[in-house]
Amino acid sequence: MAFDVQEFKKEFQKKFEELFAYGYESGSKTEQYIALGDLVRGLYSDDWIQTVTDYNKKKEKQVFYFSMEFLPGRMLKSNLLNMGIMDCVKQGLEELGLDLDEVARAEVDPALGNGGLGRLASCFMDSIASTGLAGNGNGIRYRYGLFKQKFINGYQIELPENWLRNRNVWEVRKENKAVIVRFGGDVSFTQDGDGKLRVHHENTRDILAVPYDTAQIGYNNGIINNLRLWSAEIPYGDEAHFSTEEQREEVKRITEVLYPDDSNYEGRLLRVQQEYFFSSAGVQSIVRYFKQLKLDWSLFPDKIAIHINDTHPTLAIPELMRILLDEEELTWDQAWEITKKTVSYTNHTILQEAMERWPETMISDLLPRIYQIIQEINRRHIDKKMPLYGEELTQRTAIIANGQIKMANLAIIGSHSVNGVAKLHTDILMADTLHDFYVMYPQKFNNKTNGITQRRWVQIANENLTEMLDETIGTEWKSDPEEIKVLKAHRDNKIVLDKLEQVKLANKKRFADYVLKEMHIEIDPNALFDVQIKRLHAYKRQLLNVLHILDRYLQLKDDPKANLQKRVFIFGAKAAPSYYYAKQIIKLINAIADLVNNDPAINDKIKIVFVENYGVSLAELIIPAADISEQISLAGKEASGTSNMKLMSNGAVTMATLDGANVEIRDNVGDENIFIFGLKSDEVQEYYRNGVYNSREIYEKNPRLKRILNLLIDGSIPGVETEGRDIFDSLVMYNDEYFLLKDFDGYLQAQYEADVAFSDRDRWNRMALMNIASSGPFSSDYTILRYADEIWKIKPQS
Ligand code: GL9
Repeated sequence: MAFDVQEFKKEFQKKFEELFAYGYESGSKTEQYIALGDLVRGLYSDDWIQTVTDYNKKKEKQVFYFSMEFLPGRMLKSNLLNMGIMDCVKQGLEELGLDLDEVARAEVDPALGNGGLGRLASCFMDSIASTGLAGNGNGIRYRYGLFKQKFINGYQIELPENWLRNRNVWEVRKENKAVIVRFGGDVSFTQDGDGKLRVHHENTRDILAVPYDTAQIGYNNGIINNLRLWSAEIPYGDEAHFSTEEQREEVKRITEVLYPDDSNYEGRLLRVQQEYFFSSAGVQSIVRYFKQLKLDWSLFPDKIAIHINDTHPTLAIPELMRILLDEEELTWDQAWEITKKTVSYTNHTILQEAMERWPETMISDLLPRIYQIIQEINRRHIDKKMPLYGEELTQRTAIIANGQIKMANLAIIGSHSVNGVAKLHTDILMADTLHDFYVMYPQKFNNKTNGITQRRWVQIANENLTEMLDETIGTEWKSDPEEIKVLKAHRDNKIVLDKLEQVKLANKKRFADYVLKEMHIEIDPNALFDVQIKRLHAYKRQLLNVLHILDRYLQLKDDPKANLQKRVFIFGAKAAPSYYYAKQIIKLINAIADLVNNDPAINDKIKIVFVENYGVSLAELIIPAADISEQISLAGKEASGTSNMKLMSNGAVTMATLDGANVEIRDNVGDENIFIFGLKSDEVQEYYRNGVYNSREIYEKNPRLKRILNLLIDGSIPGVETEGRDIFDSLVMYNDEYFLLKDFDGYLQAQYEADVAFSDRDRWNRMALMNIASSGPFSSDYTILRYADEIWKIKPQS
């Protein structure tokens, strides 16, 4: 995009005055940001229209990525980067006396997701546009995003996140593209003269779904795709049906707030309303688009791919069936062929507590027609498979059983592709979690290891590293991330290694400044920054990290001169508001932070920083400053992880169990550039199967561990009488579900080795360099190209 600094300055001033009726110098940062955002949106609108026109003209196949969650992060800088006008805008603002970073910070980070799954969806949207694929996002425009986290007396408090309080400059409301989504009502059938069955769905509660579109700008390629988020409103002219305040509130509630649960399932009516709402709206708008192409219905799967991100949008399957059957009057067999060929599904977890199952009565009351279609899909499935696979196996794959509807089963049966998100995860799905389905449909199963976009996670988050890479290896890596491997040639180049150290140090200083300003804790940028940032969950084992910290604490209490590397332990994590145990762990970490940070005997050799309100923006600040990346989930539990890839790309060395994508990270970086410890996934399986694990015995036999665990219950840590006791009991009395005690020794050993490695600056810098140089394959651009080639069957635009 051609643009010159002088022109930009003029346009910016003009835009500001137009919007606010005074000069930009007297405006607030928020106003300056809004003016800039508005201006930028104007700059890409032609390309946006052009992209849509091209797709329609060429009738190219398109993918629609259905996701309950998107976590895009602040959009200003990523838009500037992808449009190729970052430098120009930066300089222009500077000449006007403004700082781009300060202006950019005025944008509210839209938290329309919980964690990895939502952030993955946003990396994918960036990669779909940047690799030149025709693709669209489909989701919910939540009025309130994920709660804002505060700590009061060390406890997590949740506050509403009103992310739309200032204008959202990126979205465009498209009232003329609204559709009606119907709930409840009665279904009846009549027979036509020709014997054809006709469906009548009456007395429904009709909700208007209004789309808000946001441009997804490709990297330097002129392609601009669309992210469509739906908002629930009262249909125009139908106000009479919503005359009471209660009825009006009920409509608004559908898109009011994101469920704050991560990898956990709640069988709540509102949640299924949300799921049907955006699935139905999305499918309806796709069908409307397809009909305008004026093609035979059998060509639907040649023009449309619908991808469902986990089971949350699974109702898109019966919804597409409903439209094809009831509205377009196709036969069951025709509709079923089309649906299966169109839909593909990604599984993101094997945790049983995350598997969606809805009470049959809930679905039959809320969505009577959809319920009938699910019943019929199930009936036909059982009839067809029973003779082939026998009663037992077939019944285990039923969609409806014991009064419940199993969404994963519906997603697998109603789609042509099922993928896991890392090699190990896919293997576990095939061998175990979804084994019955793998027996039935081996050809549906495939792996697509997750990825991340280095545009946001390196170019935007880590300008220092970007500059250093450009100087050292040129700029090829920016358009082809694998090319970063040429950095390996510099592994023994002292000058390059020192530069890398300086980059890391500068990023650590930047984070230290934030910590001092926001938390009034002083941390030393020369210390080892040990980072664990992710949702708080027992299986992710933040507690194992805590046990290691306590071990160091005791070592220093015993001997203040103990030969230990100075470390700063950095945590960022939100707990689901109803997840009591996770909240207890937050309180425990904060209490230990208070104790250790203020104990003069420790002499600043340990600092603990638990940042409030961890999210995309804080990740961009923390990740470039990390030395160690903690990826210590119990093997077999973390489907992939994606912060592991972000941290690696920024030169952190991974401390890991062989779980999720850590396995592939190790394969790429080599054993000498990663710290691996702990049980393997099959060993964990074996323990679960034969049940011989006894944590109490480990506690009794390991004096070092015993002493640490006793700290939780002997009053050594002030303020955690209840939490300390409950956590102690979970580990010692209730047999330590996630095998922390079993992995403890291995973890300490690996941490000891990390200390040794860090004290040798050249060695550590080389490890950091090798991690950066090996991170290219984890670009979501490649992941997306594999989805496009192997699942969606779409090709990059030329
Ligand atoms: C998750 C997995 O737990 C992660 O390991 C994985 O990297 C991501 C993306 O594939 O998906 N599955 C899951 O339910 N969540 C994940 O992060 N949780 C949410 O974010 C809701």
